[in-house]
Amino acid sequence: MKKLFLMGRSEAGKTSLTQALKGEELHYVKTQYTSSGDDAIDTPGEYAESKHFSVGLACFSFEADVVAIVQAADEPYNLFSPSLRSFILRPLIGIITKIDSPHANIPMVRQWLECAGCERIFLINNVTREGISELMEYLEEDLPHLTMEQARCRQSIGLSEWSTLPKETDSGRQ
Ligand SMILES: Nc1nc2c(ncn2[C@@H]2O[C@H](COP(=O)(O)OP(=O)(O)O)[C@@H](O)[C@H]2O)c(=O)[nH]1
Ligand SMILES: [Mg+2]
Repeated sequence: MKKLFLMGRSEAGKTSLTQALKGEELHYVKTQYTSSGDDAIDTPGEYAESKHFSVGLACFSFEADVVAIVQAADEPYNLFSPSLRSFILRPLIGIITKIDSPHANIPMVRQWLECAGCERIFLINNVTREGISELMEYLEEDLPHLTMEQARCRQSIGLSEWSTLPKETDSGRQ
């Protein structure tokens, strides 16, 4: 199971997502600290909203296997800069929540997440649990464990540790 790190503004639906992933009924809890006990690391929205705290997000991300930007489908503006995946040394995915909102603009939010460099984007309704099984399926698949040599080999050809090797380098160089 991949450990999931959630970042996004307040009210994006991060805590609800952790509840939906655990199969719990949604219940409002104000997130006042970063909690890392479960398979998901939930963070307060204020971390994404404030320049002073945002560095904390980068630090916590190192405890996770995959980093997710969570954005509600009806968010009016975007907090995350283009290509931000370049300073996150983990796979970056996007999670669009509140796809049921009457004000949802999924193509716009998808574009923000693609610009940030998300390699996959999941569409979720935390209330009905629509999309949760697709996300679970992705999380259940563990990332391969690499030796230092295998990691160095990927770095030497400009690949991230989690990307698949091109065919010709598959044998021999691993
Ligand atoms: N309609 C709808 N409401 C949601 C969804 N996800 C979360 N919410 C509601 O949005 C509010 C903020 O959610 P919360 O999980 O606390 O956001 P957080 O600040 O990112 O942790 C709560 O009232 C949730 O019930 C969703 O997918 N659809
Ligand atoms: Mg929260």
